[in-house]
Amino acid sequence: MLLYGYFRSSAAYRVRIALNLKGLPYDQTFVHLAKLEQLSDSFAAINPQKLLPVLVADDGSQLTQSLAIIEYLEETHPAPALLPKDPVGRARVRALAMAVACEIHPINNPRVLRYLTGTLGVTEEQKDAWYRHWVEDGLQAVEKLLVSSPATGRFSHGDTPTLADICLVPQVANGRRFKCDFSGCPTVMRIEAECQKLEAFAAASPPRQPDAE
Ligand SMILES: N[C@@H](CCC(=O)N[C@@H](CS)C(=O)NCC(=O)O)C(=O)O
Repeated sequence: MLLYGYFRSSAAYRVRIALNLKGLPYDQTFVHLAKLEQLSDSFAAINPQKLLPVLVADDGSQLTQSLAIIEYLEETHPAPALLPKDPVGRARVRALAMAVACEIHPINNPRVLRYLTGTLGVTEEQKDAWYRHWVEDGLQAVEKLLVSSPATGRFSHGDTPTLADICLVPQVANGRRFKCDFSGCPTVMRIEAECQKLEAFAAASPPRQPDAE
């Protein structure tokens, strides 16, 4: 398999973690987001959304959207499972994943931040305040979801890593870059630290990617 990624892309980071947890070998090709390579005609021909990641599957299919890619990996390589077996547990894990991937991440990704500063004339300080507000607000909501459920264990759901952790860890990493205040999220931070003890997570981290700067 071939992953189109970028060391700082948190959506690509999710897929790297999933591939590592499942022990699947993959090659990477890099699209430099800060240099706007994702806007090139050649990349737009691969993903018209001009977003990372893209996974080229073993049969040559080009898959987009990190959650869809991870569900594809789950269906084609079921072990180790990244979703629990019971429907309620699966719904909970997907909800936690979406709390990050659908509510926090989309309003903070580079194209939104570029629009704020470039088109709307927002200052760098205001842009950073926007970023921090939505990450802190979103992760505090995740914190409440985690604290209020007996299903939370060593990880977000039970004692093995799931899709929820796969989304959480890259979001925390991104938040650190923008100096977010995580003091309202002790459980999120505990789980993030627990995940980092696993090589599958650590090896997927931005500084360990070949294109890291
Ligand atoms: N929902 C998408 C989000 C993809 C996304 O926002 N990717 C970012 C990097 S994390 C990107 O490529 N941004 C390009 C840009 O903002 O110009 C997914 O989960 O794959």
